[in-house]
Amino acid sequence: MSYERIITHGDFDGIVSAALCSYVFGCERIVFTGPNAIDKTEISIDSRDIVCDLPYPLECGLWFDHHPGNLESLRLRGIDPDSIPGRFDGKPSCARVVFEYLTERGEDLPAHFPEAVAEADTIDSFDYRSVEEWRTETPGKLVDMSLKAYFATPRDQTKYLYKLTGLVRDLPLPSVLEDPEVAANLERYRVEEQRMLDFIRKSVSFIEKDTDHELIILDFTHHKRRPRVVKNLAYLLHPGALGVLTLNAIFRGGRKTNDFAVSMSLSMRMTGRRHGKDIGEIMRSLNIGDGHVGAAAGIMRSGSKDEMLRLKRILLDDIWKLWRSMPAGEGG
Ligand SMILES: [Mn+2]
Repeated sequence: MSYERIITHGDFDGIVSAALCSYVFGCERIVFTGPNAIDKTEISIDSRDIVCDLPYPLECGLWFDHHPGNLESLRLRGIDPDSIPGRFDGKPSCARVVFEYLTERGEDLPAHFPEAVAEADTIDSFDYRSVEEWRTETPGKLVDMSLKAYFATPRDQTKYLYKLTGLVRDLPLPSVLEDPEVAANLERYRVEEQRMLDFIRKSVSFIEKDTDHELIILDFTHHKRRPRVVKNLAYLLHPGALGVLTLNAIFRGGRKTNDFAVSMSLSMRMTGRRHGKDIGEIMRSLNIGDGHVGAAAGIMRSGSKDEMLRLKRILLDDIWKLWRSMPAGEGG
């Protein structure tokens, strides 16, 4: 069976998955996209295509994925996952699913792949137990940072993702980092990260009653555009915090509205620790959104700027009460 294209997610996991498929199936054409484009069927995909780390399209030649939500929607569509060529498995990364599929088929893979797959596992499942663990640089994390740099046009970004997939296919990650373009993008990202950190420093606040600074508040609602920030960087400023709450104005048709979005997540300090904090439950009890234990989001609607300011105060107060009612640790 020969395949014409690989359709993959434009993140580190998608790149390693595509690198594996490209090595074994000899595909040179690679399309990078996101889950929304597949759900909206913006790309036509057929039986000559391999799809990695994305929802199942209408049809394809091989499908590899690890997102439980995508398996669920397959069942809702009445499709038996076992009838699809390829593999679904709830592994930490799609790269792991592809790697196991290929090795079980007896494919002889170069020695640099296991390391790249192990890095994809950690990066894609955000498997860090502390801020230090998250910040400890590894070759995979540095490659991942290089692809998070800002690109002037989507075309520039696609070109870089394509080049990176070839490098990850042919070389061990430390050698990938020696490529001048990879090194330059990594440097660019580092500068942007420093800028984000300065921006976050100016935006951090805490709820008045939060004297221990447990919950970092990043209120971006007064900005004219949605800022590009990695909110986890806030933990570098407040490593003892247990969570981050972000408020963003909602834009429609490029215009700022009085509605705003709230998103919350737990610190990696809480990973693998027994506690009673449930962010999804907070959103559900306030009836504004949904999510998981570790991360959730909601939307608040308001008719005027005054109402928005009032709703914001009430919301933060309500969230604080619910947050405090959930234990931070065993006996805590
Ligand atoms: Mn993935």
